[in-house]
Amino acid sequence: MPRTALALHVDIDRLLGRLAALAEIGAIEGTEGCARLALTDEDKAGRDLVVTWMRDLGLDITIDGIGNVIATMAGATDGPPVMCGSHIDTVRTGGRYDGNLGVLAGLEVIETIKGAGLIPSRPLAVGFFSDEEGARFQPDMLGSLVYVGGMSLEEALDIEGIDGAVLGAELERIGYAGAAPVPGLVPHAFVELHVEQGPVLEVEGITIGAVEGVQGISWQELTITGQSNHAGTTPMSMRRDPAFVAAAITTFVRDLALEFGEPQVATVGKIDLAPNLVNVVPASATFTVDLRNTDEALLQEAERRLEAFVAATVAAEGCSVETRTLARFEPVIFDPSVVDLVEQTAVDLGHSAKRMPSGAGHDAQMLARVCPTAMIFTPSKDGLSHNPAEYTSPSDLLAGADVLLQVMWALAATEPHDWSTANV
Ligand code: HGY
Ligand code: MN
Ligand code: MN
Repeated sequence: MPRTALALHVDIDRLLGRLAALAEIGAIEGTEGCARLALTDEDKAGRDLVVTWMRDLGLDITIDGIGNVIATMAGATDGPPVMCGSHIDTVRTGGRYDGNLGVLAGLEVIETIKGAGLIPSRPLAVGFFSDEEGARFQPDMLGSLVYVGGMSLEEALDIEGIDGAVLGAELERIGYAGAAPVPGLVPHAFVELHVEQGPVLEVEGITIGAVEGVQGISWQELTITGQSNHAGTTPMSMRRDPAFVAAAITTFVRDLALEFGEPQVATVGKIDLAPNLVNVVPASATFTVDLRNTDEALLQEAERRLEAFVAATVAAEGCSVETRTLARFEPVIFDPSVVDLVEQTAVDLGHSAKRMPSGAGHDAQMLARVCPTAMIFTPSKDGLSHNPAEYTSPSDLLAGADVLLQVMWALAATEPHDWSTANV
């Protein structure tokens, strides 16, 4: 497969300018970051800006029933496009590169090819998928999950967010309840450029990650119910304290991850006490547990260990528990031939490259269910992400976008091939 057939480079200043302009929307004061929770007014404003850039490029734009936006450049032949993309929704402490890089670099790749007067063998497309973060509406990667038929549109539209909003109503409110059908068009191939969001590339001094897959994700919400009581008069022996149970579980999952060793991780990221007052032993504690591992059997073992600990701790404290699954995705393997192409392209362009798994979830893990898919990582300074101080250097951004350019061009020239169906 020709790997560096194009004597072209993206325009890094144009890419940096768009990243900065998009980061202005929902900007977090005093930082380089931005907050655009899915389907909020900020997300709408970000969408409108990116759609304007897509329209200015003369691309054919489709918006589907879950609000995914796909913009396509015609090729010498019709048929499924080589697609790239990611997301532009963020967490509340978002950086300007998480997701946004994959979308704006894809736009930059298409603009570079159009600017050179070239016609790709196949159509090229760049998209952004709704609600990748899953921070407001769970699960994460929701838009791409619906795009590949992993969840019905009806089920997705009914999802209630952490703020009580209903997904379908928010989609209508921001004007992105599109007419294009889901599941969406199956691409010829899919490539996602994304910042690593971890420390590996920076520590090892590597410029490009050729991502081989994504680790398994287990999100659950636990509601522990005890008895609200007076903080001053209630003897410790009489308490049924859900906050104590939540704290014990928080400590347990951390110890469990340390016992399992890398790559196992565990996070209690969200906790709400009721009535959440200084002088009241809480009535209830509602919190989330995020467990991840590249090995499905180990992830299931971690879930079993947690379930047993929760049952014992809840019983000992005289409380009760309700558990709700927010997201559960098994580990995903990307198409080896596309991973090879990413790695070889990086090397041919003179960059150091490393094959590696992804610790974070990505839309690519959903597209991998339907077409040959892989990802390109660029280093994250200090391994930081989901933090407004998230940073990747212009030279690394240029390297990643140039690899994306060459990989998309090469994939446009490939014939459909038998590919791993491990993820269906
Ligand atoms: O949670 C994740 O890994 C991604 O940021 N949605
Ligand atoms: Mn992301
Ligand atoms: Mn993220």
